[in-house]
Amino acid sequence: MDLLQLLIIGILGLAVVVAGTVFLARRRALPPATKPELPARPTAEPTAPPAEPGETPASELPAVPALERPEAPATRMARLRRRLAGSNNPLARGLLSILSSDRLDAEAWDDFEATLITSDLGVGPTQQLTEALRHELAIDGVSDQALARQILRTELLKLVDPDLDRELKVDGADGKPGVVLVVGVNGTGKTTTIGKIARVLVAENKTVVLGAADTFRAAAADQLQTWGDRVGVPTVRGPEGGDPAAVAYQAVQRGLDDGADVVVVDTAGRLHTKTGLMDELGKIKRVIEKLAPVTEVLLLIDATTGQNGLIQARVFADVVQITGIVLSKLDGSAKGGIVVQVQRELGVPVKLIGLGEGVDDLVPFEAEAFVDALLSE
Ligand SMILES: Nc1nc2c(ncn2[C@@H]2O[C@H](COP(=O)(O)OP(=O)(O)OP(=O)(O)O)[C@@H](O)[C@H]2O)c(=O)[nH]1
Ligand SMILES: [Mg+2]
Repeated sequence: MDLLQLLIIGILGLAVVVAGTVFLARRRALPPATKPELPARPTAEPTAPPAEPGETPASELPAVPALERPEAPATRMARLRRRLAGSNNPLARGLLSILSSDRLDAEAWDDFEATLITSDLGVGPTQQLTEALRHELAIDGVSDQALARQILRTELLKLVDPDLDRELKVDGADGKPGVVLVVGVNGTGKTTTIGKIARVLVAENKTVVLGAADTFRAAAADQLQTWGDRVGVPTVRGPEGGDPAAVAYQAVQRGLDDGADVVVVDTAGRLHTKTGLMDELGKIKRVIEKLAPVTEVLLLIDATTGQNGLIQARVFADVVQITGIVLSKLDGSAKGGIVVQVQRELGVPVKLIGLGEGVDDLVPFEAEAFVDALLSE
């Protein structure tokens, strides 16, 4: 083999190597000639076996019923939010309308005011809110939705007043039980609310006595006793048509004898226009206080009655010194604005709100949660 032959073999060999490398490189650059890959299945999630024909898939089977236990506060608040949220509530809709207005002209503000007044917010609070918003939004406008919403929240919160003491006063002094007296017109939810309160107190390991000072109907005492029996709390009751003040006195005496923590006294629903019945309420309180101070007088107001609730509140406040308001039936057609009015008028905080007929449908009132519920979409 001469030098020329060697050179040709060398060149051919080099060409083969170069061609091979180029071919492999190009193959790598091309997309794989395989089928598209399936999206990866997360391995942590167990996969249920496919349902047999005629069988209900596991995901659709009803959950095993849980044992009864008081509902967590967070879930109750979620319910409040749902019930008061923008689309479900005229007050909330009215409030949010100002955020979606293209132009904040006089007509837009008039509409805003009208909606708030018809939502039980009252003339004074409505004007205060409108003036504050007109002033603030005149500077920034509603072009920045988040900021406008923040301003609305701040002004609304001022009206609802987050600084009021809303704690239920259930602690007695000097070894005596705390005494809670519950008053209000017919059917506002007094007995039901007492049942719910008893449940909460028992859950807090407090010992409770109930007093059925509604002696108008035997059924009223039965209703209260049923609530008490459920949570193992005794109910002191008197003869039908008997003196309600006497029953209230006996209930507090029983609380003292038993060393109970709290005595809760139910009263008959009474129209604020019936002077005799209103006087009787004053007497009940005075008689109780021969034994122990009344630590809390709760006035029940049905939130769906709007302005009438306010008129009732004034009259009750004249007869017994109201220390807290329970706004019931905020789950119904109530607009909620009454919270602001009634607090202003009486200078007494709303302490609890009723959100339904269920045993756990009573929630401590919180200004922030209330405002946020109204402003949630
Ligand atoms: N939807 C709803 N219903 C409620 C609420 N609170 C009470 N109720 C219902 O209102 C009705 C009257 O409640 P009661 O507790 O008997 O009212 P009351 O004030 O004791 O009534 P009288 O003793 O007759 O004056 C009952 O059907 C309750 O279930 C609430 O927050 N929401
Ligand atoms: Mg009752």
